[in-house]
Amino acid sequence: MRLNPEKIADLSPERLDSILRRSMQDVSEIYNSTKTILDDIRQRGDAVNVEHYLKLKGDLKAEHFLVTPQEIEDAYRQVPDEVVKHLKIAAKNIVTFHTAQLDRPQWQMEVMPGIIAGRKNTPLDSAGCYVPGRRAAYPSSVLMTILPAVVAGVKRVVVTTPPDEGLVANPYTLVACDIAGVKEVYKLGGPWAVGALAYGTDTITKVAKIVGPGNKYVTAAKMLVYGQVDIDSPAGPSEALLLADSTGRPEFLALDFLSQVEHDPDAAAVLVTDDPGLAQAVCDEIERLYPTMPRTEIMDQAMRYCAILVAEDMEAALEFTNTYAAEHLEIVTADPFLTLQKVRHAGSIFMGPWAPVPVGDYASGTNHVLPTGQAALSFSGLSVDDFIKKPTYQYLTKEGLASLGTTITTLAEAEGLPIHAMCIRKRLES
Ligand code: HSO
Ligand code: ZN
Repeated sequence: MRLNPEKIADLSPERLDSILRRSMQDVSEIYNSTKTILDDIRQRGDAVNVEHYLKLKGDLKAEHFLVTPQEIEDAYRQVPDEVVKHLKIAAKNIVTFHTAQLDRPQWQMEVMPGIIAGRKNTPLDSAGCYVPGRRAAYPSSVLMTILPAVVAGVKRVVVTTPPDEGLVANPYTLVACDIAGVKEVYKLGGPWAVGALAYGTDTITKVAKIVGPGNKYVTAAKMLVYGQVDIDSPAGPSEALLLADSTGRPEFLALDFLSQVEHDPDAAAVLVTDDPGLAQAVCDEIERLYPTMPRTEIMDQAMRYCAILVAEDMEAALEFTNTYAAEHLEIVTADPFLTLQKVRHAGSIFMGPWAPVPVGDYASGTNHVLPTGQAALSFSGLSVDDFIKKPTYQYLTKEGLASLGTTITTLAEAEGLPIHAMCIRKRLES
């Protein structure tokens, strides 16, 4: 594996564009086929899912999608005790950090004399967490999607996850669901899961919001049911931007770079630094390490989305950072807290030499379900806020209403809504 430093100032517009674009998917091309499945589920419910999964289990009935307590028990037998123990440690930190995100459950103020306005937090009644299967069946992601909902106060949290041959769910997924306290787990994947969660079927009650990463079919399905239910930010292949000055250590940065790329053939890693010597040293270290590394068949492909960039100075490096809007950003600079103040767009930020991305992937308590593909320009990662609605309210005294009477009646009449004005006048005359 040979990467070479490239100066940002010398990048062709095409090269810059391809680095910024990484593997961003346009899922709209699969909208039609996905919508056909969703429409079918809306009309025929369970029957569609049973037909689809007959290939995995012959005598399939809709009731079989729900994971039984026996299956959870069996799963614990397949997962090493050490893994269970450390999932619990991770869960504890995730709960601690997400509990701190809860803000005042209710507040109100006097906007003008006699005019009280307030806001009250209301958790969603239900949430559905999508957990991918096969290559991306990560028990850590199970904790990351369920626990913010639980901490937010959502009473019914449901999980769906694609089953394997024999309609069997991944045991690590099941154990993580149990640790997070979820009992309602359905062995359903792709648009079949999203359709069931969004529309409900005879055996699955619909939910208010669907969260969690998935492949492009899951993402397309989530976008198509948006409005019917809420969804989290669209998530694509994982990516990291490493922002370093001359204090960066090449032996750390090279591994951080490759740890990102091992995720997926579509994953992306980029280093940006003002130090050409560091850029060269990281390239050399990657080249030295590469033949000793596992998962090179994945990394070989992901390299097309990778780059080692040299900026004129740290200001230019920061400008690139804010344009790239990475899912994960490492800040490895002399004063990372100062650098942090200049970062506007990133999903989750990892500061200093001792906080590589895997820290947040697993155990520091921050969430790893994050906006990818420049979505960090508009979205945040998953948090308790995803599961809390905030209705507003007002209470007025008669004097309060009187003080706003003319404002309301004037605006109502200007908008051609005279009955709005009558509501006010009637009261003020009484
Ligand atoms: N980096 C991934 C999460 C993950 N890493 C799970 C390891 N396991 C997306 O944030
Ligand atoms: Zn990761």
